[in-house]
Amino acid sequence: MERKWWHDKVFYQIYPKSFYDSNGDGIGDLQGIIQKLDYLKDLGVDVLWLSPIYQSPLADQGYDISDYYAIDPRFGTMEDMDELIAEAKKRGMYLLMDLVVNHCSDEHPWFEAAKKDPDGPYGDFFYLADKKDGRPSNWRSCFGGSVWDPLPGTDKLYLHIFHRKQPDLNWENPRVRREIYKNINWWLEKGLGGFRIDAIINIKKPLPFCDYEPDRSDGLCSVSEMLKHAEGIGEFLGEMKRETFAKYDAFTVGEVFNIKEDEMRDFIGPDGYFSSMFDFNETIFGESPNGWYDMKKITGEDYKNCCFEAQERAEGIGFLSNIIENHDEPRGVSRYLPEGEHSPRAKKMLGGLNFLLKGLPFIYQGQEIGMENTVFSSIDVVDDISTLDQYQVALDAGLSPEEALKAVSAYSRDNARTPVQWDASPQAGFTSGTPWLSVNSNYREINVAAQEQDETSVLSFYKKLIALRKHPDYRDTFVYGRLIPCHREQKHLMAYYRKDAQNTLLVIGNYQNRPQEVTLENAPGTILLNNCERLAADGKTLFLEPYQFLVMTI
Ligand code: TEU
Ligand code: CA
Repeated sequence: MERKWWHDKVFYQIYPKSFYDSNGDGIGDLQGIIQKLDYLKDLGVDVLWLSPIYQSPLADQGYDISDYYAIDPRFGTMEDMDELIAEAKKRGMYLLMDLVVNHCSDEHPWFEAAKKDPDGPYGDFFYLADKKDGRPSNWRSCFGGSVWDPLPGTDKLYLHIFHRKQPDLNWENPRVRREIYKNINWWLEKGLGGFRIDAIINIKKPLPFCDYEPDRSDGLCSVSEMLKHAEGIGEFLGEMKRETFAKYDAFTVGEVFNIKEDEMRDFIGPDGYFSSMFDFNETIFGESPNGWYDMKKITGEDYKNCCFEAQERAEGIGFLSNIIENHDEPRGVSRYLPEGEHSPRAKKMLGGLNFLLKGLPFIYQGQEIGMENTVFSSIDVVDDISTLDQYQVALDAGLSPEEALKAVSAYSRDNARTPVQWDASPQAGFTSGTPWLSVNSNYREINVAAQEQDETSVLSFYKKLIALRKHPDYRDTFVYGRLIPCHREQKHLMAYYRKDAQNTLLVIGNYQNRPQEVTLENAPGTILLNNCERLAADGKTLFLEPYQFLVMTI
């Protein structure tokens, strides 16, 4: 396999609005990120992915861009951005921007021009239809309601897969594609390492538009239905790669849901459209067409099986990007560990099991200190548009307001968006002002400053984990070695080998709050990492403590 510069890197996602506020306006910003670069370097991360910081009305927190060439003043200036790129480079780190090109903002000049003259050239930048013919399809927007809405001041409708303030760009139009490629290259010229690519699977629509079988009483169907019928996305993605990323040897990771059975190689194989794509197999587990209130809770066994299934699918093809959380998901420790069992030891086990899977390890801000889901006192304190929609869906299905709040709280995107807990001072040291979203009330117990002083903290564990993954003796095994699941039938145990010609490493976690015995195939060699003080063993038999996690040679 041809080696790439990004194969052995450790990735970290920053959600700028909630990372660190440098000027007291309650909103995290670029100068805030610059101030924390040494913290990130010390943690051991190499590549930073920034959620969107472009000019935006922030209807969907920046995933609605009104100028692809400008920084939103709330985050800073283009000078700040150039400074951030330079400061990262000084430390040997790379920056990824978020590429949001399935849609733009309804405040983008292209959309303004389309409203003024829907039959002119900019009308063709979007998907428009004549109002008099009715809605061309019965698809439900990801944030609720029809994907079709009236184009203000005209006799047309326009399409939006996401919020009505996020009109879809018409990728069938070569002019649109040229504009997008021009922008990507402009950013790459600035010295970016690459991009995380938002919602990219949605750019190809099956045309002409048509209805599919409704899946709820609103008569609409999920967008995932139209994706099953869409053919030919590869032409767009291949062209984009040739015209942009390939010329710069840029790294790209796609936010790709719903690919078809046999498409993995096209997406992330050696000549794939992207360098990598996220493994969302755990994230989508238990999803229901009815909405969040009807999701099935994931257990440790399910988690294990989801990880291993994804690994099998990618084996011999390419590099998945592994996560336990991101800005669209609840906190991984709250989701993948049973309620009431969120001890630092259990958090380390979950982090360790995910981090050493084959693929690219991603950490989401705050994960390294074990940040947890927040508590919403009422629906009024929720900011996330997706949660607000899902709350309404739950009410419509007959849940009481209390039940609906409880149901959507578990999956709310705001869980991951509360400010990073830097220290025990007011507002968790995130801002000297009033944060745009309340800090989690547990910040006095869970914060960076306290954990930096504590050798046994979750943060210290993540540092050791990263250092282990980069250790010259083991790095190649973790990066290129095979992943072989073992003891798979043993319940509440997740274990796998990472194996190459040099090493066989065993990664093992007792995924429960009780002790467990396991008899290995070979006696343990050197213990490389342990989230407990000791290891009780007798020959090949290990007596694991609750949530004990180990990495060892074997
Ligand atoms: O997410 C897109 C995405 O496909 C899902 O997370 C989506 O919410 C789900 O499929 C709904 O059915 C990306 C961004 O990560 C997210 O923050 C944005 O809100 C969204 O795109 C729109 O840009
Ligand atoms: Ca600020």
